Amino acid sequence: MNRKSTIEVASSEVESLPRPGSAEMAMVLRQYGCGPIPFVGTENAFYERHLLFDRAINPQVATAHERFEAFSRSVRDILAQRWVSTKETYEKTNAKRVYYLSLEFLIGRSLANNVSNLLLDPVARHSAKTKGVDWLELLDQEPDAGLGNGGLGRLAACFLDSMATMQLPATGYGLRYEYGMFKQSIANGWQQEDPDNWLRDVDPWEIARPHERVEVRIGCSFEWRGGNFHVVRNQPSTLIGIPYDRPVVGYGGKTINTLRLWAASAPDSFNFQEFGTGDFIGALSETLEAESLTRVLYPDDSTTAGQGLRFLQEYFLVACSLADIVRRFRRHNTDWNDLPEKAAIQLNDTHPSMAVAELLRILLDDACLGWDDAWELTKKTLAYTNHTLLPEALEKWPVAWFEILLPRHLEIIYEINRRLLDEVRFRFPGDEGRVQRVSLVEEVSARKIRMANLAIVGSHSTNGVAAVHSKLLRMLTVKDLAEMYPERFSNKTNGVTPRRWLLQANPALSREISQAIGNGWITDLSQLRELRRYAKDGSFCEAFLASKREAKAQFADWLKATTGQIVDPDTIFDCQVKRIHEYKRQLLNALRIIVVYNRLRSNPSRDIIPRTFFFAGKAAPAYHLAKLIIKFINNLAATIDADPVVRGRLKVVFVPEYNVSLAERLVPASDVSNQISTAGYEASGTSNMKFMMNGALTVGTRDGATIEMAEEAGEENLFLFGLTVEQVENSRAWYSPYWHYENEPEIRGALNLIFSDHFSPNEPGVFAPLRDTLLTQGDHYMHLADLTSYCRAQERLGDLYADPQAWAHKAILNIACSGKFSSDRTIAEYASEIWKVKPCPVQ
Ligand code: 26Q
Repeated sequence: MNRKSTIEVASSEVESLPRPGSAEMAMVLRQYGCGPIPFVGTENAFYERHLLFDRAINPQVATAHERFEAFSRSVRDILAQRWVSTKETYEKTNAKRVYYLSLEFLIGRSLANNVSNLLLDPVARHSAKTKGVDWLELLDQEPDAGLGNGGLGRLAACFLDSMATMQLPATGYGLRYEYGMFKQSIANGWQQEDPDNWLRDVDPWEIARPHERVEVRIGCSFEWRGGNFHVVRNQPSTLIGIPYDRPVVGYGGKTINTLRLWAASAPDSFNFQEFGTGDFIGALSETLEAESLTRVLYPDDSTTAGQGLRFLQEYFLVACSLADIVRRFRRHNTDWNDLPEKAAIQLNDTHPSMAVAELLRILLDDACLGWDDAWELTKKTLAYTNHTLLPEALEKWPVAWFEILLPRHLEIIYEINRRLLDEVRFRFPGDEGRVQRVSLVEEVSARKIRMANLAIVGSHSTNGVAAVHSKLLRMLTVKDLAEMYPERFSNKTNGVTPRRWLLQANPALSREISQAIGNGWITDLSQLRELRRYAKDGSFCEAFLASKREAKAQFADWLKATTGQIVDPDTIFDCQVKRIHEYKRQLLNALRIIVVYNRLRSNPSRDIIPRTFFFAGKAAPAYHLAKLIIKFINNLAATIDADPVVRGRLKVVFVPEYNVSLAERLVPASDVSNQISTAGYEASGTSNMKFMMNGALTVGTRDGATIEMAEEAGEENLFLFGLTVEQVENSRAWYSPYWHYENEPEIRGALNLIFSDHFSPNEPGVFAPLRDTLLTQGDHYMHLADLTSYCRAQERLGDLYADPQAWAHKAILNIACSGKFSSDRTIAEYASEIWKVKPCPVQ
């Protein structure tokens, strides 16, 4: 089959782009509004002048990190003019804007991403080369901006990329945590947490704008008495929010949007020690001083003590962002009634849902509107995305905290609730059960505000993040509210940005794709469909397999260099990378490895294709069972390594410190993607999509967006197994793990091996809690129910791998059918159906 000529290949891959200093290069720079930069010629603009002029460092002796910083500053120079023009265009046109409020933005690194989206890849590489700088080493200097826990935070970052690429007038609002997600290391198999001091060095991407500070008022003060800080009620005090802006470069560099992160600053009298207790947070809070509200990201863990600081963080983000949004609105508009025509505010989960009460407060107290008008404007402006079905994970904040910190907001919430419950009683007379369930106030001994109910009632739109999740949300989790306001509910299946997750992460595969179908897929991923024609093409299959082999070898080299672990790229790379959680069932994966291990021990000459099992992910610091699962995987790895019967055929690797950069390395190198949550528990999943577009085959349950991946590619092209959502629900009442233990010998064999301390000879009994969770306590996540069908699915997959052509065929079909899972598609749906915003091209 004909490949397209190299002329049509992604411009970032073209070899002969302008050389720095050339006339063509000057044209590229002009495209971004950069005239010739003073100092010794354009070439130096890229790099050295920042060392000399910003840092007073002799370029000859600069450290690798200083070079990274200077290089990034040069890239920022190139985008600065365009960034300003973007802002001016939005101001001039007074277009309706989107504001994405999120406590998390899991950005990862920015240099490679910005260079690539500016189409400057070859230029930057060339420039580095002429300076004798190793480009990859330079990129490696950048710390990951890990301002998020996992899926929800990364989704926010992918959405920013899509909104800028689609030229939507959008701003992200978040917090500038000084410490992001903790750093994970492994000691004797156990997870250790260390603070992530990502801002230790100057961050070249952020620009502080102290003159755009805002004031945030809270209802109490703090006082030093008897060696402790005490809350002084009814004595309001003020916090200061300082914005730090980061550029969000759209692909092609036409639009440069802004991510605005707030840092807290406060009067000296303010102290937060009262709020921080518990291990990880506690250790950091010892050093907390007045300006510490935005010091640390909270791990996703509902059991963590000392969440008072989190409560205040959420309000701080909301108050700063709404003050900023309203100030901007007032600069260009006189009529408050126009607010919903000028601003769409999306709440990323309930974390910023105090926006309902805060916006209402502004409209009532500052704009002096009446309740009915203020309420309508609030609802029309706000929209809410739900990311979880687990009732225990839905946020509820103690009324007592509102009373102390936000008394006016509590008053407003009570009034919303009074009117809401009137409506319930009017529409459903005599249904007191419904009144209780819908109420914004949970009437338990310590009364709490239900933030999801507040978000649904106070907005015009509530969406889930995959079809099955949105359906369960409506039919189970918030059924009563969905019955009251059915028109507010919709689904917006998640997506991921193909720029970061395919173009940049997997250059070898991207090159092959562009050679086959051109480079239109970069901004229109549905074009990947054209690859279906190539799925049976011998030379394309070869090229796919070669690109996969290259990514695997690169990963193996990186792993060896950074951890000393040796893996063989000629084995199947079989991955499960995500937060460690019981519902995600890393234990199910471990159990099937033990089943295979037992088969090989009882029949050493058994013929299998060698596999390397990769695990990576963090456990919330207070989630003891999740930490034990990490310990178990590490002990399993060590046991297998020490066993001459299986060594060389099975290998388990727990890769520490899973973050965006590690995902960018591992996803392209994977053959197999494990998406094995108990059906009904994973809202969507997004790594499933990244693996699919990088040509890994999915072994998965019918859960979250994996269901839609199978719809797109055809079930025959995935390896689905296990109970469905309905089967999980219907069997809950009578399910017993003992049945499987007693009737399925391989399951019994695997469990008995754990119980016999085979994996913990020197730590007898350490894994006893695994017995409790898998047997004694009833196996809530139904590992044993799905284990046999999981093993069978993996066997079928192994058979397919033995035939490289057939394997490549399926993998290419998966890539071809992954177009739906671009975050561009997701954002197009939000923009037209919820936000009603249109592109606003920069003039
Ligand atoms: C809440 C209160 C206090 C401290 C922390 C938190 C907290 C923080 C983060 C609660 C939850 C989170 C993160 C949730 C999350 O990442 N959910 C995932 O969202 C993805 C994007 O929609 C989905 O693909 C995943 O299925 C879902 O698990």
